[in-house]
Amino acid sequence: MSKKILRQEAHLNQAHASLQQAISWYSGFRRHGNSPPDARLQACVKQDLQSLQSALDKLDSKAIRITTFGLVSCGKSSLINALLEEEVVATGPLHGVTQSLTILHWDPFPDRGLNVELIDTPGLDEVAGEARSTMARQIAQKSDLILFVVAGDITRTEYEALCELRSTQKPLILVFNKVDLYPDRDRQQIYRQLQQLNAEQSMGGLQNPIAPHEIVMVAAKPQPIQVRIEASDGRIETSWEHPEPQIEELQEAIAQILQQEGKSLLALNALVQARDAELNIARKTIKLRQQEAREIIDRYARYKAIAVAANPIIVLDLIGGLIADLTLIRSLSKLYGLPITTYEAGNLLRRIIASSGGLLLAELGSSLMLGVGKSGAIVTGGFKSSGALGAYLFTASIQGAIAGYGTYVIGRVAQVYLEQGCTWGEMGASTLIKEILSQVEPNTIIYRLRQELLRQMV
Ligand SMILES: Nc1nc2c(ncn2[C@@H]2O[C@H](COP(=O)(O)OP(=O)(O)O)[C@@H](O)[C@H]2O)c(=O)[nH]1
Ligand SMILES: [Mg+2]
Repeated sequence: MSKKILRQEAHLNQAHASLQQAISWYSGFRRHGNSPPDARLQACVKQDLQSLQSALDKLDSKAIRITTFGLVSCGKSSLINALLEEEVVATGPLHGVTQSLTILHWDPFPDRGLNVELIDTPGLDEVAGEARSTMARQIAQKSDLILFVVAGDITRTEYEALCELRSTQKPLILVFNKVDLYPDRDRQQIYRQLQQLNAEQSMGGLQNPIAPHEIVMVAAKPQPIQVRIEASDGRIETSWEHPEPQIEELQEAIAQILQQEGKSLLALNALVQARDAELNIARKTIKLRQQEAREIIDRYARYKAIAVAANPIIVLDLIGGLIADLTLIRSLSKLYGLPITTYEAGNLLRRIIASSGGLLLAELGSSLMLGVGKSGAIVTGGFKSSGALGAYLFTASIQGAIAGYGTYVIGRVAQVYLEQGCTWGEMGASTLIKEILSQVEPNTIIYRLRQELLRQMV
């Protein structure tokens, strides 16, 4: 087996392991401390758990989902029939022949170990504005490859839908259908216009340019041609001949994508779906536990303020404060039941130190300056004079207050980190997405989507 194939298999296996780990964590171990799983929380994340499961099921069936999008009558259904080499779905000149989503199994490359599902959709213009973009987005999120079908010049509705779909970061092929209707010159001109779509600043501009080889020209169901046959007795008979579809360019483009990156795409899409579900779970959990979390943070802030204020030794009060912060992070992660290891808690603390450097400096500065003041007060006065005691209490209380405030900030940052960090562990969805993106070949679709996908990562 070639290195590329092995790598794709590895991506599938890693995604499988990651999803299984997430499912077992969230469905089995979601306990509140040592108490049994929380029914209210279970109910509120049910949909996200289902999404995790469906991502795993799709991954296991190795089903690549190819979806057609386009206006009514642009030839989406005809295109699917042409790919299947069979009249499976109804087509026609009337508006709205296809009323609902239709899923069809296609087995173009049995030896590749992939199943392909072709999805036929109703026309984009059959659904009104807001609902259209929601529908397009939802369907696209479940797809691995989008075939955006146009039958000539692109309209505003089509352009808007294209931008919307492009923003889902799914691989897309722009299919220019019905080329049999255009003389060669017009066809080339439309093709050039489609290529220039990216530059259409007045229409908002496409987020992610469409590369020339992502545009293919086809005739899914060329117009019948009238043929006149002169019989031997001289009578002229007319009949209609149906030319063969011209879809080789598209077949090649699909074959190339599936071979080169089909399995990696499957893995990536499953991981993106899993990551979104896990982030939802984390967000909901944190919201549900808000009150308890606030109490924990309050308690730690008080402990820390008192511990730091009362401790006369500089290094010890710093260490004590750090331990208090670490324990706070552990307590919060336990409260939420989100996966975080001691190692990650340490990482989090390091990140907090780096990101709230100013605050830490204040803590450190106050420890050094006021701590010296505190120790100094003991050394010089030993609390004998009321002035020395006053100085001690004054510096100690300021230092304690700063340290306590630090704990508030850390508590808040920890919540954000726990919400986002749950997908960053070993075998976590975000970790693997990043890894797959760093390994793809430069001439692939994933490679071109890489920048955008990375930008979305938290
Ligand atoms: N001339 C020509 N007509 C086509 C082609 N593809 C589809 N059509 C016709 O366009 C009409 C709409 O096709 P259909 O597949 O139902 O479009 P859909 O609404 O996008 O699914 C039908 O009458 C088809 O025969 C093509 O490549 N060339
Ligand atoms: Mg149709």
